[in-house]
Amino acid sequence: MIDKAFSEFDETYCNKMLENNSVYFDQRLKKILRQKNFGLLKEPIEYSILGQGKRLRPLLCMETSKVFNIPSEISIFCAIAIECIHTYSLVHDDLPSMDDDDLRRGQPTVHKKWNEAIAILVGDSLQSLSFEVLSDDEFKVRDKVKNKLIYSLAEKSGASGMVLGQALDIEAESSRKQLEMDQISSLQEYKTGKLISWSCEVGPIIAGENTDPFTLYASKIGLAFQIIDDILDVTSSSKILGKKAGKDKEKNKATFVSKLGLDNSKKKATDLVAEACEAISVFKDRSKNLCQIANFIVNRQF
Ligand code: GRG
Repeated sequence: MIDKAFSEFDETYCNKMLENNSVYFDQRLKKILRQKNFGLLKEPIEYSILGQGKRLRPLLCMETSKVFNIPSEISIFCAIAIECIHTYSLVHDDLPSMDDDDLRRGQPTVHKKWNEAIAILVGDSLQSLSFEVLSDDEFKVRDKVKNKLIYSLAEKSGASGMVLGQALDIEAESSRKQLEMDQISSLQEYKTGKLISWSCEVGPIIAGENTDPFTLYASKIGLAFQIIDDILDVTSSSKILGKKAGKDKEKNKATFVSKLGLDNSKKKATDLVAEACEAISVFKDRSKNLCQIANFIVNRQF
């Protein structure tokens, strides 16, 4: 059983952790961006990735690494790589041919501010930048580890991972038949789950340790993250979310909320947090931050 002091949400503690990691993350990301010669793409690339993101995936890379005493100076390369992939996915997802959104991270989407061609190229650039950062000589881990990180990120973000999830989502939208619960979960596992799972496996991969507890933890928080995303789409506003609210209903999309209702969805997400904390409880004191992050995911307001 896990210690109650660990599993109960400590908002002040969690906010401090998020803030500290975000400040360090943004500082290192800006340093990398400054060194690049992106020409006319510099402004839209910086606009997309330096926007007001929660930096959840970078946080997971750095905190799962701390479990094994790997400092943020090392895991930051993974943190930046995953945020590049995540931001590319958001920029492309917002395109008219995909989810067609005007607002992201509280500002006009890249294709609205510039145009569609620029948004496609920003996504392409961020995808390449991700692998540039991971293969950088300054990222000082053993070659075998680096190779594993590069291979697994390519796999989890590509056509057997996130991109497949996006394709399934688009297919589901164009079909007249609504998805069933197991199909919604499976779609989520690919679309949002694969990047979250990579972020959580960074620590044990760098340390050369067993990834299983972290894969399980990731599957629980990934599902909880999606359930809360569905809840916020119904209960929150575009202003708070920084993206358009009420889209699922508008599109008559089958979601956890439309299938389970609001209360049961919230309960399911809360149960998943407890299961996530349990999955990594063998790490005792060292699992505290990850347990707090799981709590943050279900208590978040945006
Ligand atoms: C276009 C190849 C391609 C893939 C897109 C992940 C994805 C696949 C699209 C995002 C669509 C979406 C809104 C999914 C819901 C869950 C999600 C990923 C929300 C955004 O992540 P946050 O809340 O965003 O972590 P911030 O801005 O805080 O980083």
